[in-house]
Amino acid sequence: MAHPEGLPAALAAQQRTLVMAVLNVTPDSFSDGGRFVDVDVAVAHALDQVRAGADIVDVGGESTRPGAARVPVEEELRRVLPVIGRLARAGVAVSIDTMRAEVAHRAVEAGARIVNDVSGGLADPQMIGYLAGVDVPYIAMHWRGHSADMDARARYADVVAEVRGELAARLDALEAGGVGRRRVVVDPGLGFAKTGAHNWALLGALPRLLDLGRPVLVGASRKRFLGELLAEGDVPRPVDGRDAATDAITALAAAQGVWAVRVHDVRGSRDAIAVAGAWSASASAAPTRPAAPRTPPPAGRMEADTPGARGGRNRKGTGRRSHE
Ligand code: PMM
Repeated sequence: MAHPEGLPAALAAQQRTLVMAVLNVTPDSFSDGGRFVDVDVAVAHALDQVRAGADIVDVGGESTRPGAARVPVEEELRRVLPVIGRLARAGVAVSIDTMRAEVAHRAVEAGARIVNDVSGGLADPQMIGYLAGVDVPYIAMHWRGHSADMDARARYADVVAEVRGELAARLDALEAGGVGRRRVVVDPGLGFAKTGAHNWALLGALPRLLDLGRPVLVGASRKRFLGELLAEGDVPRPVDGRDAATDAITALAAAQGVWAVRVHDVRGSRDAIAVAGAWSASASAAPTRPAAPRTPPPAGRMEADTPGARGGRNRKGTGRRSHE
């Protein structure tokens, strides 16, 4: 597993896909909004997530659900800093989910070890300059604009090529600004200026994102496209019924070698990663089948006894299998 530079040593030693637990200290995020506005409740939930196997806790103070309005920077700081301070003192690896350089800066001062920016440095012109002066890993997500109107930007001729190209452009801009690409993780930004079909196209093309040469993070957890996939009639599956589908995505993404998944239900994703790891290990350890001997069968033995001929010819002698 290739990790970004600057990752805490305990995480960099892991040879599996990492689990980043979502902790939104917002009143209005789509899945956990309003549940963790109280600092004690938020910290207790994060510690539960760590006990369940979270490697990183991603603390966010601004909702990015489609249509959401921005919150003032003072409010974002008020929400996230006390939680980050308490978690960092408890030894938890925290990432700060923010588009603002000032919030990233104050969060890192409070003990955050990773900056997760859903705008990939596009929302705040100060972000790259700030990052150039510190050595924390940076998650650059694909983004085309703020939540208020991002659905209108979901227009692509070739979503995979365009997202890949726009992420590559962010890597170049970061490097030009003094943020070496070895520190950067890329993320396709599922649901951000993307329809369900766009999200599936990106998941189906993960190898093309991985070949940007950077670790990839996938954030599919409980998102709307899973609700649509599992809809009954016109009614999307409610948010609290999307974890099994999230776990399936984790397993498939882990099997392809993604660096981390960002999820609400940590235990399910850790289990999925364990399954993917065991599966890949046994697939790579399995001996390849020796070629069947080309010698003719001994006299008196039916041709249909040889493994490749089971089912044999049908009675009419057409050579077609009976179940075809
Ligand atoms: N999704 C959300 C918020 N932050 N960060 C990254 N890197 N990738 C994502 O896909 C992502 C994110 C929105 O989901 P939430 O409301 O559950 O936090």
